[in-house]
Parts: sequence; C-alpha cells; structure tokens
Amino acid sequence: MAGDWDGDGKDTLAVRRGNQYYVKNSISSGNADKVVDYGKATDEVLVGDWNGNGTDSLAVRRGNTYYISYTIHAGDADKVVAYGKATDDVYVGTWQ
Ligand SMILES: [Ca+2]
Ligand SMILES: [Ca+2]
Repeated sequence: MAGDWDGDGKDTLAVRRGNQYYVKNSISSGNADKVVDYGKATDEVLVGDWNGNGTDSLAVRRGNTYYISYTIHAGDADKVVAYGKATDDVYVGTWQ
C-alpha cells in the first residue's frame, strides 16, 4: 500500500505480511524503515491521514469496527469506532 508515512509530501510503499507492516520512507530496495505488528492477519487494512497532521497511518477493520492508529505503531489503537455494517464497502478520503 502507499502512503506518506513521514509527512514529507511524498508517498512511498509499505508491505504487509500477515499482521506485520514493513514501512519504507523512500522508493528504494533494502530494509524497511519501520516494522510494526498491528491488528490481526485477517483484518482489512486502510491507509489515511486520520488526524489531519500530514502523515498517513494505518487503520484495520474487523467487521464493522475500525481500529485507527494516528502513527505507525504496534499495540493498541488510538481510536476504536464501530461504523456501518460488516458487509459494507469502505472508502477513505478527505471529504470536507
Ligand atoms: Ca513520505
Ligand atoms: Ca496523520
């Protein structure tokens, strides 16, 4: 997936392996800049700037529950919200 993980205005790649995310802040090969475990391997993952600070981070979806993280970190979500139904499609955007 793509995102601006460090807020420099450029999107780069992160890859997912199970519930591990390998985040890279440059378009280059080699080791990830950050590796975190987040959520479960079966979760759907979303990328967005959830707190509007210019850096993208992850949210995982489990059913209709969204576990939102404001930075790229392991462990507990910064915000947990139930929204819509588990069968809904979800879209990420800065709508306003
Ligand atoms: Ca960046
Ligand atoms: Ca952000």
